[in-house]
This record gives sequence, structure tokens and C-alpha cells, in this order.
Amino acid sequence: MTTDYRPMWTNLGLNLEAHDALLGVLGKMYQDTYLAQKNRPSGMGYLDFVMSEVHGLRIKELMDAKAAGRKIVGTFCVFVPDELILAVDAISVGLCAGAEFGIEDAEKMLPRNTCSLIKAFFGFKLNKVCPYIEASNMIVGETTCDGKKKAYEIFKGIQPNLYVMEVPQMKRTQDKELLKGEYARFKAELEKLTGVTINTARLKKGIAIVNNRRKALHRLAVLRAADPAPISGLDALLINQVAFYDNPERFTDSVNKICDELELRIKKQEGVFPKGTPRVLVSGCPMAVPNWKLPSIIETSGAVIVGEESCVGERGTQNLVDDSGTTVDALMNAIVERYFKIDCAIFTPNESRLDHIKTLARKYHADGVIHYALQFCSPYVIESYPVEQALITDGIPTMRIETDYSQEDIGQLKTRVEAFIETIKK
Ligand code: BJ8
Repeated sequence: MTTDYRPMWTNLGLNLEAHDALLGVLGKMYQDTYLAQKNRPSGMGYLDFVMSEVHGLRIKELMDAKAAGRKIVGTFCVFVPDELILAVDAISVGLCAGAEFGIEDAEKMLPRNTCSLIKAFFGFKLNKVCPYIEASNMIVGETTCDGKKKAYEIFKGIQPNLYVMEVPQMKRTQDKELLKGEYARFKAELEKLTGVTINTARLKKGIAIVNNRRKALHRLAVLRAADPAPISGLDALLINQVAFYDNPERFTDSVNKICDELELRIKKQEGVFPKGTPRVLVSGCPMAVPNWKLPSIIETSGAVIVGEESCVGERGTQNLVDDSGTTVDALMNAIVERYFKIDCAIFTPNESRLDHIKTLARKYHADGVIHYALQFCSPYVIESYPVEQALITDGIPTMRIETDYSQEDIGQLKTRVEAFIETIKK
């Protein structure tokens, strides 16, 4: 960052000392994890720029938009429909919660055996280091896992503009009705926040922007089926992470440019790793920025990641919203239909997730699956057993990993991952 953003951060109420410390750690991590990679597509230069300005230029854009009367809506879950946020001309930002920062402060309010993701957003808030949280006019929580659901009750005390959306836990007709009711309530709340009434044209536009972003990410996903893989799993993950807070149209454009470049690479049989490198599908909890620990271990241990069954990945992007409706009601129903298919482990039963993992493993020619669960995340830790059983029955080697955001277990994880990669080598 060349511009001095300190006055902006001060205005946002950030703790500059703590914020400097966070940026210092992030910069070093990015250098060691991303810039140290070889053979990266040149289009990743855009992502490097976005990351270098993640607390700078992007926040300035948000503040300029706010000054022009637009609202910022921060979200934690892919059940929050961006289409509605865009339809009221607000800006949606995914709040990352992917780093261990201020955990000791978080643990004064939350039990120690809470997952790292929840502790992270408390830590960021309590230490005043996240400009996205501070810039948001409204933050949307959701009743997914018990951890988040109960933590939001406490979070509301330190983040009064928190709005909580109910998400069903089963997939019956009445559950779809519940989601429909919640999306109607959310629509009304957004209309109240912005003073904008959602009409058909506005909703169609919101749907088109988000569908286009998904299509670009689907295009990227499919290109990773090539051997040699044209892009590293780390870079593909970064693209999926940045999708949550970059300007959606500019982002979609950049991803499509990267895909053009990857198509050329595939034609020339160029890759980031040699042809025949063991291929891994990662499945499980979402990996928010800057949670790159496990992918980095995998890709420095002789394998390439070819897909993510994750909310920061294909669980989050699969399926488009049908945009053919001609009324707000019809389009709202189409949004409900699309989101109701998300197969997060908070649902019971959750057979479609097992099918999706198997499908992705075959589609991307994965030699094995690594199931990643954050420690104390009951939904994903418990579901990892049936996932492993189903994959093994299908002849797909699988390893289950449970970890947190700390760096302490890196050596141990690396030993396990290396041993797994040895077993899936052709
Ligand atoms: S739709 S995965 S983004 S809830 S890791 S906080 S589940 S204890 S993040 Fe998620 Fe929405 Fe589901 Fe996706 Fe709880 Fe688990 Fe922590 Fe989690």
C-alpha cells in the first residue's frame, strides 16, 4: 500500500497498533504462501493487488460508496442471498474470520471449546482490527450451527447492528417455507435499511450479477480437471475467498480473464505441478482468508488440490438462480429454490453432500479426499465419519483432519498429509 490509509482507519475506529500487527502477519503469510509459488498464471497479479489493498483501496471504495448514500452489509454465511443485497443497491461483504487474532479476548466471552471461526470474529471485533466489520451498516448472522447461533446472542452486545436470520435444519416442505419466510423478512429489512423497494428489474439485476460470478467460478473449477493442473489449489482458493468481498462485476471479469489464460495453458499442456502429480479434493469447513494452513501443507507435500467441497468453493457456488421469473414473487421463489439446495452439515439428513463430494472427486479426477474440520465444529467433525465411509466404499482414499487456526500442529499435519499422499501416488 502506497497511500496513507491511517486517517481512514482512525475514522473507522480501528485500533491502529493492533491493526498494524495484523497487517504485518498477513503480509508475511501472503509472501511465504502465495508469492513463493512457482508458475502462477499472470492473471493472479490482480488477486495479489486486491490482497495488497484488502484493508486499503477496497475499504476506501466502500467508504466512498457509503458517502454517496449506499449501505454495506456484512455476512458470515452463504445462506445470506447476495441477490437481495444487490437489489437494494447495497454492497455485500463476506466477513472473513479466518485468522487467529485476539483469541484470548474472545475466550473471555466464549467457551474455549468453540471453533476458531467463531472465536476469530469475536477476536477481530474486540481488538478493532477489521475495517469490514466497522464499515458495515448491517451485519447478518444466521442460526446455522449451535456455536454461531448462541455466539450471536453475545455478539449482539458488542455489535448492535447485528441481524439474525433463521436457517432451517431439515429439507422438508415446511423447512423450505421457513426459508422463504426468512428471505421475505430479510428483504423487508434491507428495504428499510436502504429506503429502496425491490422490484422485478432490480431483483433480476442482482440475480444476474451473482449468477455471472458463480458462472466464472464454475468455469475456473472445471479447468482444474486438467492434468497437469493449470492453477494451484492455493490460488484457486484465494480466488474463491476474494469473491466474498471484491466488487462482483470487476471480480467476475478478472476470473474470466484468468480462465482464458488457463485454457491456453491447458492447450500447451502447461501446469503448476508436473503431469501425474497426486490430486486431492478438499472437503469440509469453509476456509476464510487467511486460512491457508492445510492447502499450503498439501501443496508443499507433493500433491495438488483440484477442488474444494466447501462454502468457500463449490458448496457455496453450486447451482444458479433461475432468472426466468417475471415477478418479484417468482424470482424470490427461485432464490429460495437455489439456496435450499445448499448442503451444509447443519442439515439432517444430509445425503446430498455425500453425493456432491463423490461427484466432485470423479469430475476432477481426484486420487484422494482430505476431509477438513475445524476443531469443536460438531456438524463437520461428526459428518466426517459418514463421508469417509461413503468414499471408501466407492474406492476413494480419504483422510480426516481436525485442526484449528493455530500454527502449532503444522509439523504433525505435514507428516500425516505426506503419508496420505504416498498412499495415493499412482
Ligand atoms: S452454509 S458451512 S458458511 S454455516 S466451522 S461456525 S459450522 S462450528 S461455517 Fe458455515 Fe453457512 Fe454452513 Fe457454509 Fe459452526 Fe462449524 Fe464453526 Fe462453521
